Amino acid sequence: MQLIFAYYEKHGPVGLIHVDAHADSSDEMLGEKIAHGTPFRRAFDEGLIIPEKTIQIGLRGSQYSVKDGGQSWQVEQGFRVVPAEECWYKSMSPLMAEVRDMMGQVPVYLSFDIDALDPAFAPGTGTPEIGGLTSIQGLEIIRGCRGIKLVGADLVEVSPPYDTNGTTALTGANLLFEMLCVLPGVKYSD
Ligand SMILES: [Mn+2]
Repeated sequence: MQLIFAYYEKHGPVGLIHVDAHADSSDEMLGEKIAHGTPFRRAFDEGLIIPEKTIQIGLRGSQYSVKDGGQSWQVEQGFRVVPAEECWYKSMSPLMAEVRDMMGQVPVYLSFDIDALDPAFAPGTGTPEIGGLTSIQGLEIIRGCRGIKLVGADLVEVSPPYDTNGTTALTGANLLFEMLCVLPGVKYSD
């Protein structure tokens, strides 16, 4: 959230591509307003993100409160929510074409929680949820950001103590490298 605030100070409200098993949009988490399950609620409250240019991809799994059930709060605010089930067995490329249209040329922040991926691909994380994205779908999402005015990106929740064979670090490092490659102005050849 602090990171998004820094981008807000430079660019104003940003579009948000949030890839995660969890919505991280709860008002409170175990009674706390500032927690790893609340950053996007706080970002919304502070006006840092443009709700109708916010998309959450890969959501599934457990919730901390009955009030967190479903994703109705986000939808009411204008977020687009794409649960994991809607990603199963599919290429993410068509979705990302829609996301590019949705974002237009507003500044956009990409936040990628490694637990969006299935624990088969990225087990080294604190709140793994089965039924997640493949690493290939993760690449499609990031590569599909080419053409979007990305101003910043992160990759969160890699947890070395749980990453017993290094798979998650490898995947996380590669996803971050791919993010650098789609920043505006980066030259590449096909
Ligand atoms: Mn998560």
